[in-house]
Amino acid sequence: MHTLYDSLNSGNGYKGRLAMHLLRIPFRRVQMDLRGGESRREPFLSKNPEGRIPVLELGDGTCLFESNAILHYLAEGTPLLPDDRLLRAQVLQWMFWEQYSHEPNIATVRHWLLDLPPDPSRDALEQQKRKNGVRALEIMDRHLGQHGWFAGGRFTIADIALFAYTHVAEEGRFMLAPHAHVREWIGRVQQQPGFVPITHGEGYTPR
Ligand SMILES: N[C@@H](CCC(=O)N[C@@H](CS)C(=O)NCC(=O)O)C(=O)O
Repeated sequence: MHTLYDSLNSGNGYKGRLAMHLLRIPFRRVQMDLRGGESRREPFLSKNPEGRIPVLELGDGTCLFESNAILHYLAEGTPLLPDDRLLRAQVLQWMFWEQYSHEPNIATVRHWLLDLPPDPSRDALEQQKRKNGVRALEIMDRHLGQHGWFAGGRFTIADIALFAYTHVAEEGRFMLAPHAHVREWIGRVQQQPGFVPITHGEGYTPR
């Protein structure tokens, strides 16, 4: 069985958690104490030298880090990842974009607001990240104004990767009200069979 080293409030952790629920892949969850630095010391550093969650530990002990690599591994051979070369590359295109243009802005500001004490020395950087985060939401909204999903004409791991921090963007005071297509898409993701919210802290055990 897979083990997901995770933290409940983490969108990056939620990506693999959600995918395994949607795909009905049995897994157990290990809640890490990130504030206590548990991910930054052994034995966890042997699982991910970067010292961050999520890590997916496979049944044979192999460890996989980086949330979007975990999604790609889980989705192989399932409807969440197209076989077609171009469509697959388009899925990856949005997942790389998420890590470069979306997550470092929207997730980072949310983390600062939720988890860290206020710090005026961060103000200028926060303003820059807010600008970049709003731009990312606008890019998503424009795409979703023309397409139901991010790639392949159907729900894929590109949608899971982008959903993770978009649906909680307001916790970082990024307003979703101006982005109607994004809000409708959030509703469509939440309708997927097997969907669990980010607050769902259980692994998946088949009945
Ligand atoms: N690019 C990585 C980012 C992982 C990441 O930033 N993890 C955060 C939680 S969302 C973490 O482990 N923070 C604890 C720390 O850095 O000590 C991914 O997508 O998995």
